[in-house]
Amino acid sequence: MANDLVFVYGTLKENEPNHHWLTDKENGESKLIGKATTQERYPLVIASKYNIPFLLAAPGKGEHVEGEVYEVDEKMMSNLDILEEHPKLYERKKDKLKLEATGEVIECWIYLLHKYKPHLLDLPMLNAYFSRGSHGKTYIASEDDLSDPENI
Ligand code: PCA
Repeated sequence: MANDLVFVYGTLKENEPNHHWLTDKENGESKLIGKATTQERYPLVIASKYNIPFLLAAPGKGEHVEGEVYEVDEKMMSNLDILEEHPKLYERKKDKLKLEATGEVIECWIYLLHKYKPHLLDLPMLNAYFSRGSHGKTYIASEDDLSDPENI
């Protein structure tokens, strides 16, 4: 079966706290295609008591967001869905991404937060996520079920 392309912008990126999910062979296969930027603007904010990065499903607000595109097999895709609690927390949708190296626009899966409280739109909107950025909101790994976005 055909592999999928997924765009990651948060803790799954290289050098970020959940990147090991993508490289752990137990989770399936993944291959870095390259850096990319969203064609659409989105609010990328850091929220919840765990300082989680969220791309809010509010296209047109915020910045063109930078991240990485990976080719993943079916097994990896379903493991990423578990990590992201798709579809209860993040919802995985197809979106257009522009590859940095070639300028080519491709369709990839991307995890967006659809059911968010409006106050999240008042948070600073980033164009790229780094857990250890100058914002000081370092990611806190948690086993908690965040499946009710009302709590964020
Ligand atoms: N992980 C996914 C969505 C947000 C997050 O922390 C990602 O890196 O794209």
